Amino acid sequence: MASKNNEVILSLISHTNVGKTALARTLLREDVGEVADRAHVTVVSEAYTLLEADGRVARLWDTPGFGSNLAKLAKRLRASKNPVGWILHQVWDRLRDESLWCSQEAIRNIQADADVVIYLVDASQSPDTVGYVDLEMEILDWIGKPVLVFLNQVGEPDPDRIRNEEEEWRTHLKDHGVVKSVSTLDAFTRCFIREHLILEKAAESLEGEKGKTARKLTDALVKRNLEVFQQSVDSMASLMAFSLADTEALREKSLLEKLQSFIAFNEKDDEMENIQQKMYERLAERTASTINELISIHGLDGETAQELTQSSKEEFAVRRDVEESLAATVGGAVSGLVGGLSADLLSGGMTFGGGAIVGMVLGGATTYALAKGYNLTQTGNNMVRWTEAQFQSQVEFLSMLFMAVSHFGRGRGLWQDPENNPAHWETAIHEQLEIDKDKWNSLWKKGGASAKVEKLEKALKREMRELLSSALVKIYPDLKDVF
Ligand SMILES: Nc1nc2c(ncn2[C@@H]2O[C@H](COP(=O)(O)OP(=O)(O)O)[C@@H](O)[C@H]2O)c(=O)[nH]1
Ligand SMILES: [Mg+2]
Repeated sequence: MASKNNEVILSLISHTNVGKTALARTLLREDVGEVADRAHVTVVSEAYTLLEADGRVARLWDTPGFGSNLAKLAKRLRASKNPVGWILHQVWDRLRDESLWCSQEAIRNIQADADVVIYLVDASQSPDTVGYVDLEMEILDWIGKPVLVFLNQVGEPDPDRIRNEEEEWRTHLKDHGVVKSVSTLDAFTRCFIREHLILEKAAESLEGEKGKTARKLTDALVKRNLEVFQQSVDSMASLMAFSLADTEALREKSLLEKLQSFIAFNEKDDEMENIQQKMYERLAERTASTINELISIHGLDGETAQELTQSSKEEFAVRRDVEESLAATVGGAVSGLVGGLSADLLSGGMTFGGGAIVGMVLGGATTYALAKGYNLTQTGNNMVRWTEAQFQSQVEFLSMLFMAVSHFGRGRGLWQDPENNPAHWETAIHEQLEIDKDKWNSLWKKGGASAKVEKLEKALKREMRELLSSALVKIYPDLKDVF
């Protein structure tokens, strides 16, 4: 039965165990079916609503896929005048002939229901080494519906390697007229902002009203995903505005006290320890809740592990070392110029965190804070706030976190904090941060005790959106039409 013009029906097909159900979960943001590392976990085809918009609907069928025993029928099928009809008329026992029964079920689904076949391949194997692909492709040729090939199981997303693998598959499948495209949509590591590819490619391979429906649905999916993107940006900007405006008061100190504490910068300062503790706690709590918010915005389950909050503290600790060594250098220079300031310091011979060294030399409390590695700096009269270096590391941390969450597919299971992120993500973020470094610097300057938080948050949203969308377009050039 042909589907209606306001519907686009996608059937997920592959050799069994390649990851159809995992991809269905990722796309649907729901734990449908059963996923396990063995053949024929899914034995009946099932339809799910991928997207509904303006009276149009995209449906996704998860099918049992092709089984290994199909190969035994290769000769017979190739000799038959109507191989598909032949398969569909066989009576196989669901338990005894599970592999054939499942293949038949998948073929029936394509024949009866599909507008487009989404054929998944295991990218961890080269197409020339997987024996089952050719016969499965022949069957798809016989059925004749458009086939969109997507690489799954690509491992760590590496654009160059993936482009090569796609090319390899394209070459291998070039004689199959039904294959309309070869792209990548990995159940575990795809970026959600590219999920519309599945409908975009469908639109390109469908004609008339169906094609139009698929195009409208593509637009609707892009819109929905951009909303998720914006919510993520908003959530991160709110955390950033909070920490830019977060301050603690310092006890009034005499000039002498300030001087003493500066010179004795290796000694512990209870007041600063206390303040730092309070500010870390607030920041750690807000950071963890922001991460959990991002996880949930992306339709994932699970929470960040406590370690991450801890490790963001470690991350700050790394910065401390830098500050301490710098402080030591300056400290040495400073002993000779206590009341004054060396000209080459001011002229920018040494800069750290956009003028922090100048701040260090000028303000007793600030100096002390930095020298001890508190990551706090003076703001207004006797107040401290986070340093610019800390802000920079927060921007980087949140950007990398967003990259990790936006690539984490639900089919992979509960959220896990990333251990290693692909190096090209970091490169893309850093390149963009470098381009806009003046803007970030001026945002930091707007923080502190007198910060206008709402205005600051708005500006942070704008900048964060720019940063992440530019980085994503660098990584996936085809996204430039989306943002
Ligand atoms: N590394 C990796 N493993 C995957 C991916 N998709 C599925 N898997 C694993 O492959 C196995 C089979 O997945 P499943 O979705 O049940 O395959 P199906 O038989 O095609 O539905 C499971 O162990 C999944 O966790 C993927 O994109 N990457
Ligand atoms: Mg399955």
